[in-house]
Amino acid sequence: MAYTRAERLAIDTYSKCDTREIKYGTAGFRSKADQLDYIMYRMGLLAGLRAQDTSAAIGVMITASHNPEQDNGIKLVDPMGEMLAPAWEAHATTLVNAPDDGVAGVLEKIVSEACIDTNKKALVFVGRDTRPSSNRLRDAVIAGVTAIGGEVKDFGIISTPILHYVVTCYNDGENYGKATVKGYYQKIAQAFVKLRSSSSSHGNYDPVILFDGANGVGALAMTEFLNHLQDSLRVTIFNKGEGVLNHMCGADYVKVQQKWPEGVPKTQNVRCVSIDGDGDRVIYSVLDSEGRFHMLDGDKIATLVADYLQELVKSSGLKLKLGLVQTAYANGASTAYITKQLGIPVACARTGVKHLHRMAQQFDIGVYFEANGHGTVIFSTVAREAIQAAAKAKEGHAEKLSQVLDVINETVGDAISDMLLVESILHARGWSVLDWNEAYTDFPNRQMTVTVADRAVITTTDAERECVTPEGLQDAINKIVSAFSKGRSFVRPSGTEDIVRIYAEASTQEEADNLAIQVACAVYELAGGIGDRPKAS
Ligand code: G16
Repeated sequence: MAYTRAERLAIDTYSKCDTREIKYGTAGFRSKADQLDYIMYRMGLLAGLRAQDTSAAIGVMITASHNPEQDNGIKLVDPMGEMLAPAWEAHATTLVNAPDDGVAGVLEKIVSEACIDTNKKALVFVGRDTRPSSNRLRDAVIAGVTAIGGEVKDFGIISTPILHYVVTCYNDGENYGKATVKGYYQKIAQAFVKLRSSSSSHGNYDPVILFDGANGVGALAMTEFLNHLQDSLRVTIFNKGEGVLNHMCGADYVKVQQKWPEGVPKTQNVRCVSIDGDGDRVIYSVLDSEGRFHMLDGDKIATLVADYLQELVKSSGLKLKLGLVQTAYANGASTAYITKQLGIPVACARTGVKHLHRMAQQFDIGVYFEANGHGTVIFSTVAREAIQAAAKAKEGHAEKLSQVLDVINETVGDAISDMLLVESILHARGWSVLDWNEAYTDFPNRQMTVTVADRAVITTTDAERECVTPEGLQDAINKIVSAFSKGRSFVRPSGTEDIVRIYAEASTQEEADNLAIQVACAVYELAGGIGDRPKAS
């Protein structure tokens, strides 16, 4: 197929407005929304080719998730809900960096390299978040898909996990569930209600939740879920869209700032569930009777879930290998607790759920969570079949395990499905959120960011725990860390924002703050910092 028409449109309507080299990042391409039209158009072209390549529907999600409202971005979803395959990330990068009059050439090269039959149908499922720019960018994606003769099914405003879910269900012949938005809500909500009614323990459990919707699409999803959850939970939704997306609220704000979200009443002893801008991350927090803030992040969720699943697996007499995947951001106390107290193996992956998901596939039951609240649980076919057989034979708690499996959205991290999983476990254990928090105490930690002229100068190894370049930076970090008791720190370039992230852990909060600032200053000096020198906030 000649791609003359596709190239014509690239030149006339969606011309390239950026000369910088751009890379497919942690979760696709992200930038200021007004610089993205040509990228969206080209990703529409690429999604169409990927659909022909896999003979399956491909998902395109228009969102910049936790980023500020003026940003936007695009995530591509492969046939079984996975993130785009690495070889195609490379194609995406080549296509986005080609000059306007080089678009046809790159498309032909991809077709030839991947041996694509271009006569095949190209079906692309498109979803978008609530950002004002998402509507316009959706049109650019559609223009790309249709320019190569593909077909689009536009799901409108939906959360990222719903898009992953419908893509998976459609491609597996609705084995996993019905490939509709309604089917998604029904499957997960029904499983939750059923699980709840079969569990008797209440103890300190209280079904009251303050829900922080981050002023994004997740607030809409939670509103819809409430129509299906009967009276099992008492959820009040805040930050429904009346304020600015992700601004001083939402999962990223609560996690990084370690603060209660704005817009949510400061009611003591009632848990707050914060999600991010596209509904794939979740963080719990609570103010105790003294008004002290406690945060329960992805590490706390992972340990709660892994511990409970392990218990159900053992009591069902199943021989399944359960493991947990974290990143370097995991609090050291969580890793020690998982390995020493729970006796569960832990693997460390690079940042990005795509890396964690792949690593979790080495286990029969792979629990993976980033500390920022992004994660899920995946079950191998062997595990799924064994659980279902044991449930039929009514072995131990296998029936419960099989119900838990249906509450989980295995296709990707899903804030609300994760919340329902946590709620199921707390209910079964008869725990309050403060009971859950007592499992272990986080080491004091601090995250900071530094802006540098070119964040690509920082490269890392060992699951991002060590810097390779610029020369001397890792030595400087080692020297700074050595002066702190129980100090740990690493730096890495963000793959979603134009910043470098700094993580620091130490034995007191003051020391963790101090360590973070010193390491941030080293980055500023050795990696070409711009703007103000890092200082205490
Ligand atoms: C995305 C990824 C996450 C990652 C986060 C931050 O989340 O899906 O896996 O942890 O970006 O990545 P980075 O540190 O490279 O900026 P989201 O929720 O923004 O899509």
